[in-house]
Amino acid sequence: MIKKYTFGTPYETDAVIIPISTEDTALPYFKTDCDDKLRFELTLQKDDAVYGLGESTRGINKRGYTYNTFCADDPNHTETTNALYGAHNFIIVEQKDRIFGAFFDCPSTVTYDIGFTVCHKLIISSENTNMNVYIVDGKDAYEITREFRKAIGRSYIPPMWAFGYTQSRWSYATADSVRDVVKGYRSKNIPLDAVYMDIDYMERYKDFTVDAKAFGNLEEFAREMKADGVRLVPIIDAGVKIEEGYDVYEEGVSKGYFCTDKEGKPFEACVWPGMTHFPDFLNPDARLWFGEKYKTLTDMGIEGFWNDMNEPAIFFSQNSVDRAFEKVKAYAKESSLTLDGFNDLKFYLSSRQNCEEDYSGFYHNTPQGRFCHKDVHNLYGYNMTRSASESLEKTAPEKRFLLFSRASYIGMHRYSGIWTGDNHSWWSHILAELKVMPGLNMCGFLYSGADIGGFNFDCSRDLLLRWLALGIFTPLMRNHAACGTRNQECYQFENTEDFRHIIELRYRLIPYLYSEYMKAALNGDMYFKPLAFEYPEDQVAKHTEDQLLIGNEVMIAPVYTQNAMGRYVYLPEDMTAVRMDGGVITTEEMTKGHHFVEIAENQVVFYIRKGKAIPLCKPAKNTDELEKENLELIGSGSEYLLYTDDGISKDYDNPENFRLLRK
Ligand code: MIG
Repeated sequence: MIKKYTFGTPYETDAVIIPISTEDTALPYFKTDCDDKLRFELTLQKDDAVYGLGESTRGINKRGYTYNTFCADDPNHTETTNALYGAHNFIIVEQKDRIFGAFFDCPSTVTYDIGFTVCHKLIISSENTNMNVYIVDGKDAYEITREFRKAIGRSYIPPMWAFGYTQSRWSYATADSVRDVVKGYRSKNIPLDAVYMDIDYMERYKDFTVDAKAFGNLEEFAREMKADGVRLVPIIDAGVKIEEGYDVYEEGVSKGYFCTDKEGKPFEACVWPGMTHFPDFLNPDARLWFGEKYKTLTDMGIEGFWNDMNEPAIFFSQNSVDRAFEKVKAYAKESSLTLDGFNDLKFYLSSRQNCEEDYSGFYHNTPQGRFCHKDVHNLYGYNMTRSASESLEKTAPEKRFLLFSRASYIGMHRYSGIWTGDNHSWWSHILAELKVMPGLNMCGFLYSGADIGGFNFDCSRDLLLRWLALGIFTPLMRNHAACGTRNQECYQFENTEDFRHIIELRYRLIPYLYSEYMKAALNGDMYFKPLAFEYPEDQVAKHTEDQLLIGNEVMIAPVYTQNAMGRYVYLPEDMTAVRMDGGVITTEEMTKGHHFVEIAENQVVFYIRKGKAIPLCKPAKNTDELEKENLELIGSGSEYLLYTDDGISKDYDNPENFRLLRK
């Protein structure tokens, strides 16, 4: 049951797609205040939990900290980071004798103070006093999630090949460097489905151009790669380079499709291409126009894209530079700098990137009126990706494309997946990835994954192995690293067979992972589930935040510390432990309770729930070559409901896609 409560005259975000009329009663559960701010307050008891908030830091239970939903280009993902790239305003509040969900549908910042300022108070507040709030009731967290997901629409479904292992780096700047990567993997017999092209494939970072010197004829190159079983996935950035003669720039200006400044001129700011304009993705005509540009690349055989810098990220504008210079000049007039002056200057100069002044300095022309960017900020990346998706759908209505975005808002989950942005090669970021996944699933984002091995800083061999052992379970499985960091492709390290065995296990699991993904997408269920949701009566399970359930059958408990010989694992019921060692799979029955499980860094251990079974296939060099017949069932159960289809067309609801496998 979902009910809508309206405050002021909210901006229609298109997050909710089923018609729901506004209740004329007061918002239940919360004490509501509305003066200069909207404020919703709820008293929490000691054991109450708050789940959700999609892409956010810290725990699965969000209690004890404060979060902002503000799409932020911030590469520092630490415990004290309040906002990441996605703005996902859905929570589930679990109290002693009730549980409910709440969606605060607001395109600008909402703050969730979850027992931080006052331990027993949940305080949700927003400077924007125009907002739809949806309250979702249901008997448990799963039912509430399902009900919410029904209202926001079916999650994006990628092509089957997007479940393969993929490699990225900022940047493989030439066709030859991509060839080397493919050769590196193929020569070591490590499966590989795609290689990503980062910003350097473009001509001076101009969207929808290809640097012909570095890549020659992209169409031919894409064909060559595909013949070797590898797809190319180029990046698209939000900002459009200002350059005479560049068609995207010229069309955008002449048609008035860019965001404008106060005076109505196209807003200018610096990103990778230098000075750029930002397509006004909140204008449906501009969305259509930009989306159609993806055809330039799909015409060359490209079947997937990643949309970046779409918070949007802004390095600086002329305005912010002028103000910085003024400040410097003012200080320079004084004969010496005081410590306070030094700190003021240092802070000011180092906080120009993605600054509030820039976000307040441009406007959108939307069907709902002209809006200052800061009031609709969180819808920008969402609508960039919607623009791509809607046009890909028109170009090839029967075909699925790979598409994922960095910035997002609930609603975008219908169009694409997300990756979790610029993490670090840190052990703690393995655990951070594990913890963020269930919240993303609650908000509809099923196709997701972090940069395996970590984006910033150098990755060690053992970190990559341990990270892959989690990554084999994430729908998006991509190894990605920043420029200037150590080479992070699996074949760059010693004993590549260790990497091969782990990645082959991913491929062996694809029939299962894909089936569970599709069931979750079709039914509005979660693919990654916290133990707390599955075993709500079990106090230990409820507080276990470093293990997850995958679909209906599997539990994972990956290692996320260095030099560990294994880890403590809690089994909430009897399970079958599945161990991959040297490419060989063995099983062992284990009893409910606590165990120390030894797991060497080249092994993977996961668990199959009591009375359940999962299918395994044989590994192959890529997903196209996976043999999807003759699956082997392992686990203590005797049957498994498999979902299969051709992996590329869209006949999702055909009942023939389901097949009961028996031992
Ligand atoms: O400012 O395109 O998150 O994955 O490699 C950095 C270069 C811009 C940020 C993305 C990252 C990508 C990088 N981009």
